[in-house]
Amino acid sequence: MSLKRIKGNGLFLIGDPHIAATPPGQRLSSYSADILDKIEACFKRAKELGMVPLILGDLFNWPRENSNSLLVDLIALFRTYNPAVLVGNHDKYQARFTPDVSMAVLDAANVMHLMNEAGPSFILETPEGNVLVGASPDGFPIPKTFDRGEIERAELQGDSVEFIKVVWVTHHNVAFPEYKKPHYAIKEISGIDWVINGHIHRPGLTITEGATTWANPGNITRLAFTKYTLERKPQATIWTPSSVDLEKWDVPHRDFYEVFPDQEFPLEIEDAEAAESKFLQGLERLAWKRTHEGSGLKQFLEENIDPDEPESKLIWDLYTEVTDANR
Ligand SMILES: [Mn+2]
Repeated sequence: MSLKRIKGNGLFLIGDPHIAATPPGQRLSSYSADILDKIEACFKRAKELGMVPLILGDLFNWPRENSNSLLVDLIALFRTYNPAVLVGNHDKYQARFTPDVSMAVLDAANVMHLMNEAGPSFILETPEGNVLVGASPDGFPIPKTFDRGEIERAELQGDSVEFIKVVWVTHHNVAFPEYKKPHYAIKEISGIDWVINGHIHRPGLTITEGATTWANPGNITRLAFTKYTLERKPQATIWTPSSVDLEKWDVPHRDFYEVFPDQEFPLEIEDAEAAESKFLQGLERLAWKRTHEGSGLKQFLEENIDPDEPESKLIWDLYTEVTDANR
């Protein structure tokens, strides 16, 4: 094996950009340009700091439905900065990474370091020494243990005979506190110093178990129209070999109400459950829920349509027909 070597002072971590040509959810029409600007701002900052930019999965919101002009813009941007990019669940079509997905186009254009396979991905050559960066893309397990000695013997010679750190990037349902779909427990992984996770959009506390530190920096893109999104700042994060925790960097971003409609927040789930007639309340809100992709309508239907009723199939067929026709 001969791993790619990339020089840098550390990693500049960019969580789940979810770029799309069509705005997802409630986001307004400038979405694509807004996210491109954010990615570029991150790359520029990474360059100023001499860091390697690394996207933690879900570069795309939809794996294939991206315009050629968006791909051309991304290729031009990536060519200058050559980021490392982990494959997330949104980057794959029907759970597979094939030449058919948009990210495969960027890879074929040779403008990024694709992290599409599980295992050691590249050697980060820092002033302090060599760091091994490994990956578990979406769908691949996080290792239970890692034999760094084998890779050291194969890859390192001369003065440097060991990695000063091993960092593993993941895109998984890791059991950070308050995360509702935990699958992977946070525990020591022999041979791995850091696990840095994408996928969970809400930033989490960094947790150390034994010799392994787990971090969940959160995403840079505001997707959900909620009070929480209003309050939080989109942030990228920085890792260096001497990091005890990731350092946060505020990504330049527009005002919340420049990117979302200036309307009331939807009811919190608990409130909604207490309400007497969810269906009528929902109907009143349907105008608000009209979005490019019909996601508000989809949510409304899911909450209110009983799949056992005979008319349900007809309603879903209509929904599919209407939303697909809008693409
Ligand atoms: Mn995501």
